[in-house]
Amino acid sequence: NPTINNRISIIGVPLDLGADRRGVDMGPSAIRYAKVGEKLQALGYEIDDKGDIAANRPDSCYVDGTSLKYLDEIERVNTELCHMVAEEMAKARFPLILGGDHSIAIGTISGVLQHKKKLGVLWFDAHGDINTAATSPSGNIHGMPVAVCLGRGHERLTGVGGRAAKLDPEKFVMIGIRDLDPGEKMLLKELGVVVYTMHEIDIMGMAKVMEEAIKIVANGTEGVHVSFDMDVIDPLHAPGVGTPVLGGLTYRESHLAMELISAANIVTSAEFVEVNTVLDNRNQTAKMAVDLMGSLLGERVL
Ligand code: B3U
Ligand code: MN
Ligand code: MN
Repeated sequence: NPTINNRISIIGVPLDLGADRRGVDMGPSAIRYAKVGEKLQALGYEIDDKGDIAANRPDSCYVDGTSLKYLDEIERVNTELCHMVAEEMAKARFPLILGGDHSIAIGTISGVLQHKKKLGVLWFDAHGDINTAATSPSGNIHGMPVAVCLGRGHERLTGVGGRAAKLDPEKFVMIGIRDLDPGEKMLLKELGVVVYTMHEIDIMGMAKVMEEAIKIVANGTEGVHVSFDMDVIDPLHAPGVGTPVLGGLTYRESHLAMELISAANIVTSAEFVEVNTVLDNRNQTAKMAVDLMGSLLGERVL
């Protein structure tokens, strides 16, 4: 596989301050318990698990207002993550980030952008995550990372990794979306982000959706980042997420998407986020995340 070298660095980010509910802080542990290292080693990768970035708990943090909850700590953790991701990529290693709530995409993507200025992103999510403080109904920063990575939002978040390093909205594709706030719909249209909602997946089928999506993010870029929010999958198969939304990807659709990305040889970094162990059923969602990582990184039946 030319774009994925055979060396992967795992970074856990046990941050839950971007979400409303506790539980995603245990995501990295749950994913490791579901044998992520063993799975990837069996696929032939050399694994360096960098451990977790220390993140404070809500009880020990100051809540600054309601429009951007836990801004201080989220900025700090993401800045550290950005540096770690950039450092692993400098060693020509593939960063695989375990969340944590989706606000960690701010750090991951800004770290990747230090090495790949022209980056495509495939964003799998039930939600748009493209709120700003002005449009967010909750003040939860995990609903804002897409806006931040496209240069919109609070300067302390857009400043992570440097204000110049931002994504091109034309190289950003969303898949599986089924819950958008009014302000998110406006910003998505304004920026021209391509969105494959569940409606398009139903009509076109996942194979066609991925064929188009891969073309968009791969053409004219130096690499592609996969940001995978486990709530894109139907709650039937992934109950352990903070904000489940009915009508998500089936088990088979989600694996097919990962297999098609793998076959296209385009992915250069990935993150799997929002595994909520408190709400999970015997670690089912963490296990699902590990299986999807396998499909993304080359696992095949035959
Ligand atoms: N759009 C809502 C809800 C939400 C976003 N991301 C998740 N939930 N996981 C918000 O709060 O921004
Ligand atoms: Mn998300
Ligand atoms: Mn989501």
